Amino acid sequence: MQNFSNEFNTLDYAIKGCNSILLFAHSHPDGDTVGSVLALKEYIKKLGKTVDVACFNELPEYLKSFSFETFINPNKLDVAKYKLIIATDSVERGFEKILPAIKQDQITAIIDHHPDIEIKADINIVDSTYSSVCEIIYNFFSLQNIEIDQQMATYLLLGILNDTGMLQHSNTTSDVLEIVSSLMKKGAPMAKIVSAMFNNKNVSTLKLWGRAFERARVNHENGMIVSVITQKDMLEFGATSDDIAQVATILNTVPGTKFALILSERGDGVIKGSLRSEKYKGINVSELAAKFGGGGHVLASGFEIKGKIVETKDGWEIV
Ligand SMILES: [Mn+2]
Repeated sequence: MQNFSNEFNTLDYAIKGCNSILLFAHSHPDGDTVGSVLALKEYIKKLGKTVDVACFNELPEYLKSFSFETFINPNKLDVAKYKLIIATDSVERGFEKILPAIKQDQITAIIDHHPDIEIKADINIVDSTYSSVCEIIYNFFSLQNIEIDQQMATYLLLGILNDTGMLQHSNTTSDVLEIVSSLMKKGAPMAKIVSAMFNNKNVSTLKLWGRAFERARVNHENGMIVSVITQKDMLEFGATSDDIAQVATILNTVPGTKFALILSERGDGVIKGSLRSEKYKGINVSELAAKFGGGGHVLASGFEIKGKIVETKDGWEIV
């Protein structure tokens, strides 16, 4: 685990030296990218700088009780007016599209915890051993002696709880728990975040889950539990990739299974495979994903294949 003290110094120096700063959240933003850009925004605002947040999608509905932030669509953005551009979390989901518009005299920074990030910025803070970008930003604030107020603490806790599956995934280290404790001491509302993120399932999500659970099959030879979600289900229930990830997480709790695979049709003849496992199960799902040309984390990976999912007499088939 890198401690990034040099990079943090450089980043803080850049923030303090630039008057207009752009923060960039990844497409289909989750709690970690939103939490990290909004925590940084609070800090930068206090320094009296102009700071905007860009994202190809809007702030998700379930996060609107934490922020009124309006993301600027990068297509409508004058990138040239920012001296410093900071992208956080999954920087290869959106940020790569605006990189060509960035000039030599503008400073770029990326903060990410995904493996195999190929984008390079002027300041690179990337380490896949961190639970979340919010954990990295917490360390940035701490090492730079930046005071974390209640608002910033709330945003950081949002990201950590999002990416640790409410402190249930194996990335919940003792460091993470200490950070969570310190954020709560600063007034971050744990219960409110938990209920906004995990307990507000709407009926359509539950129906989607029901359908996916009904179709689940266990392969006792390799310990795989698999289910399928068709394009028709996706449209019928307005499913998001989040809903699907959660299906995989729940299927993983079935005793005797080693990993879960959810195959979901995403239109244009593309089927997405989402693989999840748990540390104690001793499986590296990124190796499996790589066999299908995908990748990701040891315990959470994905791939895409061409095809259609069709129902047959004894189950489901990809054709
Ligand atoms: Mn993340």
